[in-house]
Amino acid sequence: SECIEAAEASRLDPYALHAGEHQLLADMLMHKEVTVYLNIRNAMLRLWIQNPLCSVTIEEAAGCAKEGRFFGLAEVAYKWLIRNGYINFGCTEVPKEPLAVKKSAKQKTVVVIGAGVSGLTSARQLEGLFAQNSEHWTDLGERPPRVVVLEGRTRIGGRVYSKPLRSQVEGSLPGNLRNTVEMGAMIVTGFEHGNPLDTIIRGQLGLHYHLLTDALTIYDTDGKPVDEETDTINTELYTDISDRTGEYRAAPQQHNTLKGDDELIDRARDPIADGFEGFQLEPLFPVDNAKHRKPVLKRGRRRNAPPGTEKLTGRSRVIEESGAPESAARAAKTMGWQLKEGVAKNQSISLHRVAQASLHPTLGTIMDEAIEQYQELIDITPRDMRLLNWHHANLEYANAAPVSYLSLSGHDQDTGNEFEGAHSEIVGGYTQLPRGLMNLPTKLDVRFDRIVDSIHYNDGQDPDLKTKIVCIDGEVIEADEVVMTAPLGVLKSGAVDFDPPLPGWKQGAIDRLGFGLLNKIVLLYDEPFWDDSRDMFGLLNEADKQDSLNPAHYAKKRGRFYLIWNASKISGRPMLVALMAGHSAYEAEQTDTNSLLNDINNRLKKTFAPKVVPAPKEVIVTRWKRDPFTRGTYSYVAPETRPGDYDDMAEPVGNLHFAGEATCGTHPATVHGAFLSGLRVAADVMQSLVGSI
Ligand code: FAJ
Repeated sequence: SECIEAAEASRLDPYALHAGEHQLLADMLMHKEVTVYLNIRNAMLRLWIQNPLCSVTIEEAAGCAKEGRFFGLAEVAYKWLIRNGYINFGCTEVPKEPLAVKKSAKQKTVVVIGAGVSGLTSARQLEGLFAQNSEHWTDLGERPPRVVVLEGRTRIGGRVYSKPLRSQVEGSLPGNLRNTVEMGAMIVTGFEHGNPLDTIIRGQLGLHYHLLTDALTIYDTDGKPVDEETDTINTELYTDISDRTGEYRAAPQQHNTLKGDDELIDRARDPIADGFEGFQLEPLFPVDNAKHRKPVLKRGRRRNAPPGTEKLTGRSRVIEESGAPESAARAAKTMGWQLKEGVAKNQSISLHRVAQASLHPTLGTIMDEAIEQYQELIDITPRDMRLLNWHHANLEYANAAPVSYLSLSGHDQDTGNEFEGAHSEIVGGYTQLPRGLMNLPTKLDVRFDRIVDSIHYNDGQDPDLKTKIVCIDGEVIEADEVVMTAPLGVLKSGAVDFDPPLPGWKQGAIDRLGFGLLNKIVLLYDEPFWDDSRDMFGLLNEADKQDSLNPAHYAKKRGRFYLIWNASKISGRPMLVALMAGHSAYEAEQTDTNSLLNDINNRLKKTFAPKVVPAPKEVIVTRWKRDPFTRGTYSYVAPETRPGDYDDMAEPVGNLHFAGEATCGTHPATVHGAFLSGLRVAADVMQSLVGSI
C-alpha cells in the first residue's frame, strides 16, 4: 500500500498508465504486463517519496523489478519517471557521469526567461536531466547544454515574494521566523496530500510550515460578529446556487489508458508467469553496471489487447440538463429558510433563460439571477445579501476576477485536481522555495536586470536560423532552445516582441484567457488586538447603492478587506494582511494608501471596540496591475476562453517553449501549477534536444 500511496502522492493512478506512459507502451504491452509495469513504477515512486533527498539510482530502479526479464520494463519506467519529473526532481543531487569530453567542446544553450517558480523549476530540472543523460552529448562529442536564466527584476521568485519589512525588531526572531510579508502567494494548498511542492518544501529544504485552520468569524458592517446560524444558512444557500450553476459546466476531458489488475497491484504482486513468458522487452539493465543500451521495444507479440485503450478526445461541451435537482423551495426549507407565504414546496428556480441569453454567459450573471429568483421564495434580508456577496468576494479572490468576468461553463475547469488535506503557509516566507530551487544542489546561472524585449526564435522554417533574445539594454543572447515564463499579463500586454509573430492559435489563447487581479494591504503593529490564535477573520460590506436587495449593487465594494489574514504565525510580527478582491482589487490600484488605511482603520475600530486600534507601524499596499513584470496576479477562465486554451498555452512554437501558471490547465493560478509547468517544459525541451526516451 505504500506503493499505492506513493503513486497517488505523485498524482498518478496506481492502477492505470498515465497518458504519456500509454503512448509509449500501449502497443507493446500485453494485459498482464501492464500490471508488472505498474508495480515496478509504483515501487520506484515509493523509493523516491520515502527519501527525496537522494535520487533513485538505476540500480535501485532495477531492484523494483521482481525478475531479471523485467529489467527492460523497469528501465522504461525509470526513464519515463525521470524525464517527466516524477522522481529525482527538485533540490537534490542527481547521479552524474564524469565529463567525457573536453571543456572546450561544443555546448548548446537553453535560455529560460523569468526566475519565478516555473522558470527556476524548469532550469533546475533541465540541469538535472542534462546530467542524467550526459551520455547523449558525449556520443555527439558535446558538453551537456548550459542553462541561462534571464530575469527582468533584481530578485527571484516573481509572484512569490516575501518582502522584508522596513521596521525591524531588536535582536533576531525565534526559530525560522523572518521579518517579511507575503506580497504574492501565501498558501500552499493540500499540503500533505499530493502537492508536489511538499517534496521540495518539507522533503528537501526542510522548511517549517504553519497548518491553517478554517475557523472564521465574519463581522458585519456594525462591527458585530454574524451568528453561526445566519452564517450557516447563507453558506448553504450559496453552495446550493453554486451547485445549480454546475449544470452548465463543460464536461471535463477524459483519457482512457491501459489498466492493470487492481487486486494484484494492491498487494504489489505480479501476475503468475503463465501466459506471458513471451515477454519481449529486452533486459537492458547493466547487471554488471556496464554502459546501458537503448531500450528495444519489440512489436508483434501482443495478445489479448484490452478494449477501450484509445484516448478519448472528448472536447468540453455544455451540459444542458443533468437530472432534476431538488426544488429550490424544498432545498431552502431543508437549509432552515422560511418560505414566503403561498410558496409551494415544489416551486423552483430556472436559470436556463439567462444562461442561454448570451453566447458567452458569465457565472456572475447566472448566480445573481439565482439570488433574485430565490428572493421570490424566501425572505432574504440585507444582512443575508451582505453574506451572499461575501461568498462572491471569496470566489473573486480564488479567481482574481469579478464573478461577472468568469466563464459560466469553464470557470472551474480544474475541479477535481485539487489536493486533499490542510492548507499551510511557510514559516519565514514563501521565497525560501524559489531560493532553494536557485541554489540547491548547485547555483543556477540566473542573470538579473535582464528585461527581455524581443525573442527571435526558430519556428522550424529555416533550420539554420539562429535564435536570439534581445534585452532592452541591447544585450543579445543566442540560444538553441528558449523557455518563456513571463506571466500571461505580460504576454497580453505585447511588452515582449516575438519574431516571427506567434501563430494565431497561440495568440488566440493568450487573448481569450483572462488574467486577473488581487491586491493586499499589510498592516504591522506592536501588539495584536485581534484573536491571535485564529488565522483569519472576515468583514461584510454594504451595497454601494440604495437598493440593498439588488445583488448587482454589491459588486463594487464586496471584495474590500472581505478577508483579513493574521500573518503573525509566519512572520513573527503582529501583522494583518487584508485582501482586496474583485472590483476592489482594481480600485486599490487607483486609491492612495492613506485613503485605504483610513477605511480599514475605521472598519477595524468598529470591529474590535472597545479595544484601542492603534495606527500601524508600517503599511504596505500591493499594486500588482502596475507591476510591469506581471501586470496582474493570475489567470482565470474568461467567458470567451475555449476548453483547449490552457493546453495551447503550453504548446511550443518551434524552439520557443512556454511555462508558467497559465500554461498549467490542471492547476492554474497556483505556485504548484507553475512548478508543474516547469517540470513539463523541461520534458518538452528534452524532446526537442534528445528525442523520445
Ligand atoms: O496563496 O499557490 C496562493 N497560493 C498559490 N498561488 C497564489 C496564491 C493564490 C491561491 C491560493 C490558493 C489556491 C489558488 C491560488 C491566492 C493568493 O493568496 N496567492 C497569490 C496572491 C497574489 C497577490 C499573487 C500575485 C499570486 C498568488 N498566487 C499565484 C502564484 O503566485 C502564481 O501562480 C505563481 O507564483 C506564478 O509563477 P510563474 O513562474 O508562472 O510566474 P512568475 O510571475 O512568478 O514568474 C515570471 C518571471 O518572469 C518573474 O520573475 C518576472 O519578473 C519575469 N519576467 C516577466 N517579464 C519579463 C521577465 N523577465 C525578463 N524579461 C521580461 N520581459
